[in-house]
Amino acid sequence: MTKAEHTIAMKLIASLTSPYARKVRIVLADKKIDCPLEVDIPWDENTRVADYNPLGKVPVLELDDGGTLYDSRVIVEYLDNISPVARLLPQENRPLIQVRRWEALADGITDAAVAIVMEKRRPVDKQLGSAIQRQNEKIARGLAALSHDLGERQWCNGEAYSLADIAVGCCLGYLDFRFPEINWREDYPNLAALVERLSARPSFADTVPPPL
Ligand SMILES: N[C@@H](CCC(=O)N[C@@H](CS)C(=O)NCC(=O)O)C(=O)O
Repeated sequence: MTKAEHTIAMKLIASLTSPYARKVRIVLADKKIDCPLEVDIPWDENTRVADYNPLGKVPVLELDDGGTLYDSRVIVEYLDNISPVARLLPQENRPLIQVRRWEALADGITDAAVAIVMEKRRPVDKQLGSAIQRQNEKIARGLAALSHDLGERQWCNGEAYSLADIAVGCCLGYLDFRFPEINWREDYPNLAALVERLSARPSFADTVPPPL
């Protein structure tokens, strides 16, 4: 195990299956920031997530002064700025905003997938087929856009690994986890190659969601 280079008294509140929390866990690992994880599942009866985040969602980062940060996009920006190790967000406006755009697309696909999971938790006779279809269309268009924008490049945003790759990797990992029947690898070999590269990184390998 690599020794953490930065020890900061913080705590991450997250579930092990949340794709948004996985982004934060990967950023912590890539940047070698030591941060204890408190596992809390916001759907559980005795969850305490709402004590940290009025929205009742994970991830939440509790800071050393007791303050809290949410959501994942805010947390990763904070973490990238507290340590210069392995910068994940470009400093210049144009490339920065491109990385943020990648993240918005990847998180948006994830949001659509989460919405389907929620709808399918309702009794079968109460599920709205049209709502599920609408979300499925977002996923299909989103995957096509990710693949188009990646093209033949190795990493999403130019030459270097960045938060864009983390967000895309977490999104595709969540599709594998919840919707293994979506065969995105066959349709988009360039996304498959990206995920293969990402999976070789310990930060990704160590944060794969546990089997259902
Ligand atoms: N945009 C938020 C999304 C967070 C989110 O939706 N988390 C889910 C877990 S995957 C959650 O906590 N849901 C509980 C709820 O909606 O009540 C982020 O990026 O952190």
